[in-house]
Amino acid sequence: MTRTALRICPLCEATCGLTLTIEGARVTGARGDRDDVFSRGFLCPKGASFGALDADPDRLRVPLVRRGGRLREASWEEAFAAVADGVRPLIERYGPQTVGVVLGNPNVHTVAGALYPPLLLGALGTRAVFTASTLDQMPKHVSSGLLFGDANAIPVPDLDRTDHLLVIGANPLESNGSLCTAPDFPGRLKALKARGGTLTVVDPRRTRTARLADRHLAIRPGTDALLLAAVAHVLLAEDLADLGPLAAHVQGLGELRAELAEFTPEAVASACDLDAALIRTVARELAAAPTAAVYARIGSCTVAHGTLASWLVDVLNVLTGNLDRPGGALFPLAATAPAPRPAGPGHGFALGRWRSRVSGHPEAKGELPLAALAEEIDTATAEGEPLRALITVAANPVLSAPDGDRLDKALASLDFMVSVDPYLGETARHAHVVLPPPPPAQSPHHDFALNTLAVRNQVRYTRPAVPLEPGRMAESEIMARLILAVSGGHGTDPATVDATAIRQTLDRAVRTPHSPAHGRDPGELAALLTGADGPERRLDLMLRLGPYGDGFGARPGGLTLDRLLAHPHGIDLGPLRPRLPQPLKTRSGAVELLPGPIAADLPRLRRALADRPAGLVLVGRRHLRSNNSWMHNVPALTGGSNRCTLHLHPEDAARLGLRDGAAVRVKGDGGEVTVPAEVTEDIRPGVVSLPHGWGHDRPGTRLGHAAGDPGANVNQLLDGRLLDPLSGNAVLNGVPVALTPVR
Ligand SMILES: Nc1nc2c(c(=O)[nH]1)N[C@H]1C(S)=C(S)[C@@H](COP(=O)(O)OP(=O)(O)OC[C@H]3O[C@@H](n4cnc5c(=O)[nH]c(N)nc54)[C@H](O)[C@@H]3O)O[C@H]1N2
Ligand SMILES: Nc1nc2c(c(=O)[nH]1)N[C@H]1C(S)=C(S)[C@@H](COP(=O)(O)OP(=O)(O)OC[C@H]3O[C@@H](n4cnc5c(=O)[nH]c(N)nc54)[C@H](O)[C@@H]3O)O[C@H]1N2
Ligand code: SF4
Ligand SMILES: [Mo]
Repeated sequence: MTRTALRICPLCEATCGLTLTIEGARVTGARGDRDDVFSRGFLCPKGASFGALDADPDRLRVPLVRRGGRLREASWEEAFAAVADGVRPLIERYGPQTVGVVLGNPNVHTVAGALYPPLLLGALGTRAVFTASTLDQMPKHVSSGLLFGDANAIPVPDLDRTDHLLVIGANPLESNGSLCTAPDFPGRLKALKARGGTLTVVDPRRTRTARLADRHLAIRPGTDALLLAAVAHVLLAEDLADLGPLAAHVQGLGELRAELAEFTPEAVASACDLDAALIRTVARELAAAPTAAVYARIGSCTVAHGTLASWLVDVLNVLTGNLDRPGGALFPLAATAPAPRPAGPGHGFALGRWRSRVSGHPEAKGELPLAALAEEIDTATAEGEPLRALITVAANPVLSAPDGDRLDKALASLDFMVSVDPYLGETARHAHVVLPPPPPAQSPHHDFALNTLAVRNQVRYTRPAVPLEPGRMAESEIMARLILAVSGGHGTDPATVDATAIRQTLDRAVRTPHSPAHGRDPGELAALLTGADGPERRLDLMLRLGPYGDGFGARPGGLTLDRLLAHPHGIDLGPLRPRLPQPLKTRSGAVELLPGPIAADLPRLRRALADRPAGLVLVGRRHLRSNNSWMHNVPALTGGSNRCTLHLHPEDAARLGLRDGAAVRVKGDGGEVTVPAEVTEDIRPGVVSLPHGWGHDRPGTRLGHAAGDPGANVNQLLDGRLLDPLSGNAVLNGVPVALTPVR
């Protein structure tokens, strides 16, 4: 029998609503849900391949436990017993700081990834926490923390209403957007142009997004902070800055002016390899637009001045009066966000509260740089024990982080490792226990994280489209049992994990004056929660306590899980609205335009004015039919232009005697790879590009299709020492490489 079911797509940040066709327990088709309140029927080739991805025969069905050196299929009971036996003695002997946790990108795309990792970290009490954020957007968290006092207060461009969009180091036509959740990002850019708006793109490659732009600046990689500083300089020097009503909530403008004095367009032009007059034009256009938004992503974050560039993005939004106004960049308000506290000074944002053991990297947002994971395992110091055990959840740092070969060896030396992962990939192959979550069709979906970054406030929830196969365990239950196993509670009912989390949230809420639950009885409120299981009750709790919630009766008609379930295509909560000063949690209660750590990092940027790369530099790229390291195993999503080739400009190719298709050896500080050259005009001279997530040729993995066309791991070119110092983010773009033709 054929039926359909709704399912929000978990494959990228756009969160499109899908209508799945299901035969028996198998997904045989996927199309865009035209009634979805947010995505209105859009889907991309990845969403269309949902069924193939879901049914990938290489997905693990049962847990694996290492016995006698080999991973063997085991029961869930055996697997969790092995986790408890493996981790508990190490904690007791060496302490909790010797157990590391790595959280990867798919955690922002699952219910379990939102609800359980904080509890896991709490249960372990470890500071050895590493996430994909330090390969990605940590600079943006740090700049938001410093500017607004809240690392998660990230303004998003008001795509649907802006008159002018300045895009830096992002290629949403391939990536579908990031830190800006917008189903059909390409369509929204086309609509911007159709209503007479302008699009400027800054990217060393002529991407599909750049081709759509009115203006494309092919900047030299790694120099965006200089460009943005010069744009800010022009706004201030030419009296184009106009904060409007924002001025009441901003401090530090005078100091900023002084700090940016040196960064004239003429001073940065040659480092950026852009014309000074063009930089002035960009600034004047930004100021002249009725509304404008500056939006920057990977190319601005994964560079040596990532935090400064991220900070300057919002400085420009402030100086043009576009922060927090319709058409500018606004703070979304998600349905599961805590009830907004009254405006006023907060605790501010602290950096470097502790440091990594080996290199002394400062923590940011409670995390240490993932680029430093290998040394935390393989290097002994007087300061303390190296990591003995590791828990990875939805992470593949062997391919995603710098110097995978070193990390590979380090992982092999661990006393114990657990991976929660559906595949036996390059990282999970080292685990002693692999706990496989079910495929997405068998999992529920709600975008806890991405709704805080969405261009429109809305809320959607989809229950599993097909029931769990026999022998499967929901990822939420896997995580709850994992938490119990590492904290001495193996064998306890996993429902207690959710019940405890609910009780803790309610205990806090009833004591919080601005909470709708203030003064009520937590036990009574807990009994009112609905939902088929623990995670659903937790969702109900967050919705009811949240900004649109029913407040357990305090706001009749407000959101509850029941109400959401009655709206299977979601509930629209309206366009983004101005919210300042409420989101600010700085100590001053204002936007702090020139925070101390930023000012202290500006001399480094001043020195960069003189930098010129001696040779070629490398940047990355993404392909629409791919996603990081784990989607190369689906035949429908591979082949064609989705290949691991080195893009280089014809001038560079001619100089090096490289022909299209020829093998080329690429060498960086961390190692070398050999890949086919692809000669293209779509990249500026002096820059070459390799995609990441490839290198599927390690033994012991179970990724049959991917291994047939493994590609090479670009991150082997890095040695892990290049970091943005404020955020600990790895420098993945703008790194020097040398090429040699392979004869
Ligand atoms: N050179 C270079 N390197 C980069 C980047 C770059 O641009 N250039 N980009 C960086 C960025 S932005 C990111 S976010 C990181 C990503 O880095 P990671 O998060 O380490 O890598 P992913 O490839 O996203 O895959 C994570 C793992 O999650 C597993 N997985 C998939 N679905 C699920 C699920 O539902 N549950 C669980 N538990 N696991 C699941 C996959 O099998 C895979 O093993 O890579 C970074 N690395
Ligand atoms: N299809 C697909 N979609 C994805 C992913 C995927 O792997 N594939 N990954 C998801 C993830 S985890 C993320 S974080 C997002 C990322 O989303 P995006 O940031 O949009 O991703 P990219 O396509 O890598 O775009 C980065 C662009 O920055 C450019 N660039 C590199 N260095 C510099 C520089 O120094 N300056 C400037 N101005 N530009 C530079 C690159 O040429 C590239 O075009 O995409 C998400 N969506
Ligand atoms: S754009 Fe992203 S969310 Fe939408 S269908 Fe494609 S992969 Fe899924
Ligand atoms: Mo990412």
